Amino acid sequence: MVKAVAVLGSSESVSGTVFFTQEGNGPTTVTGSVSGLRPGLHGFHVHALGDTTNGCMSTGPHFNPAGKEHGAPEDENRHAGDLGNVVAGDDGTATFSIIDNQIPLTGPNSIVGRAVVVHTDPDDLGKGGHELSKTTGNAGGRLACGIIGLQG
Ligand SMILES: [Cu+2]
Ligand SMILES: [Zn+2]
Repeated sequence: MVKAVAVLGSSESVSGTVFFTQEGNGPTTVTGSVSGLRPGLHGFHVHALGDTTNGCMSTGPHFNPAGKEHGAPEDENRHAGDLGNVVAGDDGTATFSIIDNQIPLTGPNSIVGRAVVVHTDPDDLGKGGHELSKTTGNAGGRLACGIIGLQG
């Protein structure tokens, strides 16, 4: 079992912790919670770089080792980092459990050392018809992010 964790922070009052586990070559399970959000949907992605020298802006684009278009987690044509949306309740907290096959914790496409980002707006999953739909899902600003690091 390989485990990783990302502690999310931002200049806003958004915070949270995201845990990743993977057994062998099986899917990766992503669990956690993020608080301080506006109620509703927020785009949730693995971005390519674990660089927060300029806050969440320097984490690069969505992790996309296969050179595909932005999409929904269940789509064939999607970025590996496309985890869809998390949903915040009326208390502003989103709690989630996601199982995904494209974000391994080992090997050439490992997400360790990259970043997880929570966005201001809903991810349209590539289907919104906006000029940004096929690259970012038009999910708006980067509210909070954290670097994915190995956990013991
Ligand atoms: Cu993103
Ligand atoms: Zn994407």
